[in-house]
Amino acid sequence: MMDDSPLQVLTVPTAPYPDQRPTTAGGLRRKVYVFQSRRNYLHNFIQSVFSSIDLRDRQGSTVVVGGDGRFFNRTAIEVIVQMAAANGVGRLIIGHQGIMSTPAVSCVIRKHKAIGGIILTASHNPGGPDGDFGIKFNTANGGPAQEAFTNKMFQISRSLEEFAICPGLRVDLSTLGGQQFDLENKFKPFTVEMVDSVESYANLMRNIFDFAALKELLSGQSYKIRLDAMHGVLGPYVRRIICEELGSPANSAVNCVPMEDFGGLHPDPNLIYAADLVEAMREGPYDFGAAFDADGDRNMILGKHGFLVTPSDSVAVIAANIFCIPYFQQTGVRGFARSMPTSAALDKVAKATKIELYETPTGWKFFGSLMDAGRLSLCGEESFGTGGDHIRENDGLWAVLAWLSILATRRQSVEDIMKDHWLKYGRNYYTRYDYEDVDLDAAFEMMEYLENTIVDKSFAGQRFAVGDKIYQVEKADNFEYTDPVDSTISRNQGLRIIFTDGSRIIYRLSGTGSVGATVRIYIDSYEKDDISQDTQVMLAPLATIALKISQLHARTGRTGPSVIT
Ligand code: VG1
Ligand code: CO
Repeated sequence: MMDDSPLQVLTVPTAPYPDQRPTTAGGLRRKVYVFQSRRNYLHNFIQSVFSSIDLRDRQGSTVVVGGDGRFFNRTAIEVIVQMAAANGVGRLIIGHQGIMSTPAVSCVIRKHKAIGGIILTASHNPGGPDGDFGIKFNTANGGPAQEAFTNKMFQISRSLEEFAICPGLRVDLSTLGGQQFDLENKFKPFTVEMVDSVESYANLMRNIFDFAALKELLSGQSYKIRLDAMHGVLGPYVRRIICEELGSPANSAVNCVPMEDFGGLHPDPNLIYAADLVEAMREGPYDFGAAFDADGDRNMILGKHGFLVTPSDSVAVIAANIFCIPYFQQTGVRGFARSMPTSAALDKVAKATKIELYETPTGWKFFGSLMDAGRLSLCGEESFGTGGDHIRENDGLWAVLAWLSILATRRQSVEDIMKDHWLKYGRNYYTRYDYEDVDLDAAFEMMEYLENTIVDKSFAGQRFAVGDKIYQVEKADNFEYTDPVDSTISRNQGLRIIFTDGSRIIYRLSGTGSVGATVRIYIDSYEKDDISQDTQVMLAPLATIALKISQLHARTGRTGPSVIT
């Protein structure tokens, strides 16, 4: 227990690291051993976060801390608590056992008017001693820090000379409630509140959806669902909301115990890494299935027999059925948005409903700015992220509740809802190729070569033929975005080739990997009437063209993608 003398605040000298540039999602992702073996690597990053917040805003402020429970989560939280106290933060709100999903952190930041939140996660990347660890900072609106902020963090991290810490401060992560600490030279005690991670979030969901209607769907014997939390953070949320509150039987939720290594699983909800769920859906009696990533912001939606709803289609279907969700009946629909590489399925719904459509760069932070300005209600990314303006993050369980609301209203199967949608709007066939762990220099050189090739004047108008398919280039560029709210310009957001029929090939380097480079190729092709083909067969000609133009295989020494989604 604490003795009565105030805790000491120390300033500790440190040496800066050159490589703490935040990622697409506003954080730092590295192999666990990097955090363990490099002296003060974590401390430096956390100090850069706090130093980027104006001292007047920081003094006495509230900060939220959560994480997906992966290996190193606890160690990191102990350091963060000690450093928050030493940096003038007045109160920390921490999820019980240090665990809280990314959407819940966003919700709690907003609810308690915190100046921000620190989330300990590497999202969908594997965990455990040999896996990845990550830290990201969300600002007062509840969303990932904007570029101006992360640039400041990076600047500070490169010249950091010292950090502040309260080494004697020990917090108990297992006991709910408040804990107070007296610090030397501080007038007010420093407070830590250990909160139930699920409660605030569950409350928010109750106000968005019609829980009575959902309960009727889920508590009956006839409708069967299977939700897979992949041993990430969402298990307790699924159990509490879907099983206890909405009455779905306990066995409809699997892998619901958060684990430090996710039980050896790769907590990424797609057909490859959620193979168990896909298998169970194919053979089992389930009408609806979903999986989530480690920190609970991503979702994959499946129908009976494993019918996949692609994330790009998912957001379009929710948009087309948006008034099945009571929240939107109240707020109205202000706008739709998708990231640039996401398929244009949402655009068709926006056009038909005459609702504004925004095309943003990859990463959730760009949606937040539009939501804060009251211009955006619903958005999504092809990378299994879907969400509304109730928070400033993508929200896996919200997406599931949105789909269940549509299913409860329409009483059709997932597959029939999807097919009706394609009949009405046409279909955007869509695929993504990921080349992981590519040599860094080779990847950058390939992108440079590609950019030089496609921005050349002679490129527009060129025709590419594969079999009997001919595609003509309409335009090609390096995507640039001007934020319609504050006019901030974001350049270099992906190379796009757009063909005359509207088909698109997009190339991007990932900003969330932890080793080497990940090259992503996205292919999107629209068919008005031909809606029942196999995606990979349909897109094979464009894939061939994508590889030919980029010379990707020759330039990286690879023979095929690591993952196709
Ligand atoms: C990826 C996805 C992007 C997503 C980001 C964070 O980024 O492509 O759509 O916003 O991950 O998702 P990148 O730069 O690797 O392509 V999450 O679930 O890590 O918060
Ligand atoms: Co995530």
